[in-house]
Amino acid sequence: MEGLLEELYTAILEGQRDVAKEMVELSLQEGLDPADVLDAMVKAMGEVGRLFEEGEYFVPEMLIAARAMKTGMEILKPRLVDADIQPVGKIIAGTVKGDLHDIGKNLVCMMLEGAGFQVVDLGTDVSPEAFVAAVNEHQPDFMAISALLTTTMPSMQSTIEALKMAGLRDHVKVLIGGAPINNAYAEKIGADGYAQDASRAVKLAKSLI
Ligand code: B1M
Repeated sequence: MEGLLEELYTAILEGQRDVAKEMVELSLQEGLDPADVLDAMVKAMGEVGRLFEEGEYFVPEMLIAARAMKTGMEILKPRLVDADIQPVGKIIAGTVKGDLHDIGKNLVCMMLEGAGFQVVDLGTDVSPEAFVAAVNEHQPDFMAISALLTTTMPSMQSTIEALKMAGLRDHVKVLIGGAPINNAYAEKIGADGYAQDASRAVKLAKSLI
């Protein structure tokens, strides 16, 4: 990587939103391939994930990097559509019914987008029925479900049950996460995977695609 793309990579790594925006604009003006521009941004977010796992970055650094990525993506997205570059996979995401915590879920969405996934964010307080309707509508590869309260954890199981009832359980992989969740709980309710943080959620989704 060199020149503008290297500057774009560094801007995202350092969470410099305005510089990232400018570098995407300049790269496209200079006629660089949108796929290469995306690649530079995805690599930067990959490095952000690595630094987070190594304990060199914390949530705030990851958030500002993800925001810089998002700003760049807003400019790049129409060009990717023009170039017909397909996403790595499609994910619907949401925080379960009764639960309004969305900071972690938003971070997971941003990191997944950063890794090239198309994300449909259903927001917070998402009922099992709404998850099922979204699977029918969007035909995703994955569902990423978040819960932060011990009292709302059971809604993850209800969501999986609702998928079964709708005959959709085999159509979508269910990934779960959130502070009170762990692997044992994922196994207990029959989810396809658990990720303890946003970086590992990306790795998990990539490993299952
Ligand atoms: Co709430 N809250 N809160 N809260 N809140 C907690 C969760 C709590 C642990 C605080 C405490 O008491 N120590 C506690 C839960 C206790 C329990 O259930 N055992 C609690 C409570 C009790 C409540 C209320 C009930 C308080 C009240 O009203 N009496 C209430 C509930 C409202 C509701 O949801 N119905 C409530 C309200 C709120 C605020 C609205 C004030 C605010 C939320 C704002 C928002 O999200 N927009 C809030 C906050 C901010 C917190 C704490 C302080 C921080 C949560 C957070 O954003 N963490 C939290 C205490 C804490 O966690 N230390 C707390 C940062 C975020 C980046 O981490 O969300 O864990 P996290 O996400 C991580 C991973 O978990 C993972 O990746 C993320 C990024 O690395 N992950 C996934 C998350 N989702 C994933 C999905 C995946 C994969 C990974 O899918 C594949």
